[in-house]
Amino acid sequence: SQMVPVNISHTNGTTTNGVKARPNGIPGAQPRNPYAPRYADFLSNVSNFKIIESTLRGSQSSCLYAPEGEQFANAFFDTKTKIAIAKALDAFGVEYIELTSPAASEQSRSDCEAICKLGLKAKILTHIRCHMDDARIAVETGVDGVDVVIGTSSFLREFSHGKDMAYITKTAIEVIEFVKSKGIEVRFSSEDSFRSDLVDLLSIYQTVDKIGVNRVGVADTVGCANPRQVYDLVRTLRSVVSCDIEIHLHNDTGMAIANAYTALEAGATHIDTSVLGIGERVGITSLGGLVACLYAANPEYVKSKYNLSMLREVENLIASAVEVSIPFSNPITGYCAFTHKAGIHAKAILNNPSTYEILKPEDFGLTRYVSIGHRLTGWNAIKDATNKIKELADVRTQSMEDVDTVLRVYHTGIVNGDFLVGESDK
Ligand code: AKG
Repeated sequence: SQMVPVNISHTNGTTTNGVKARPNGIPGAQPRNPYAPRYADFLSNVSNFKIIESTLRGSQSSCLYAPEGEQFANAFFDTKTKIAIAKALDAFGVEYIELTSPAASEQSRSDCEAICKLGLKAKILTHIRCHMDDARIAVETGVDGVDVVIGTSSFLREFSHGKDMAYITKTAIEVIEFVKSKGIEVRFSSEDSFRSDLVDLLSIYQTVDKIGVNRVGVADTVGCANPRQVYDLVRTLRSVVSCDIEIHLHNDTGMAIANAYTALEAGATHIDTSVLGIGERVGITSLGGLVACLYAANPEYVKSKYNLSMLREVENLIASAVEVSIPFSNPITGYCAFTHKAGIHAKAILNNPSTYEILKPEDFGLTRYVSIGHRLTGWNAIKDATNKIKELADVRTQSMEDVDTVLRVYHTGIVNGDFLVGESDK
């Protein structure tokens, strides 16, 4: 079927005829989004957060902690690709870029140093095990901070590293104090937080907060948490530590974006993402999905922080590096993200795009389409030409050229040669 680019803008309650919209039938009332953040919600950081981009964080061969972007099944980034990705993420505007542990391999260490030397605006972090051997190597690379992690659930304590909470606490203190002594940021995170004992968790977080850690991290390592559990844990943690709170969420049950949003509502300050969500198994919160969700809550804030028209380029870069295609359902950049098909939608979109769009394609450097070469097409998409297109489309799907011909015949007066629908409605 045919897709016609439509070049009209959201008018925030004003129709294309200049008539003021009257939501709820109340003359003069402004449109209100009942789901927008409530000002009374003093904990919420939905409009005050930072992104820690983990696409370039990979595995450490000899350990069992869960890695991210570079550990996506298809991922292998050589130095040139890592640098291109780091530059693209920086140009997009993420606040932090997290890299593979320099203790993982000699190449990881030299890549980490090379990225630190690029002089990017984003802060560079590396992600290490809670171990002095790793910490000593990490602080020599030139990073702005070190993210330290160790498993705290009984599963990981028993079947992974085999250490108890007393050992974990003692080592955490030693590593954190060492990294702090080098004058760079340090974060402490508990792997598999949602299956860890709450008393153990709060106790270790309080301890590291007291010795001056910059952030504590919560990780849904197996993707088991739901939004209410995320809200409860982060909300509780917010009341026991004064440092920042980071969250890392796997997407095994499709909750990663919703859980990230909920974590911010509960007071988290930093969200881990990866481009297209790539990571272990089905990955983590995707950068584009998170941006879409937070843009819906506060477009001006998100636009002021990030170069949104670069999102597609960043996603294409990663998609080609890991040899996947962008899913049709991907927020913002999916093939159909701004395509309207149903006739009734087309009419409303032509009057005011906000009727059926919460994201403005033009804010992401993208174009809106109205699909017309199919049997659901309506009068308002192509007015007089509709009947003819329906008739022809009942026989077979209409090609771009077929539709061009119909439109030329019926609309010589109002349709440009490139079929820009909507220009005449402005
Ligand atoms: C995970 O637990 O899935 C990780 O990748 C570690 C998260 C963290 O460091 O907070």
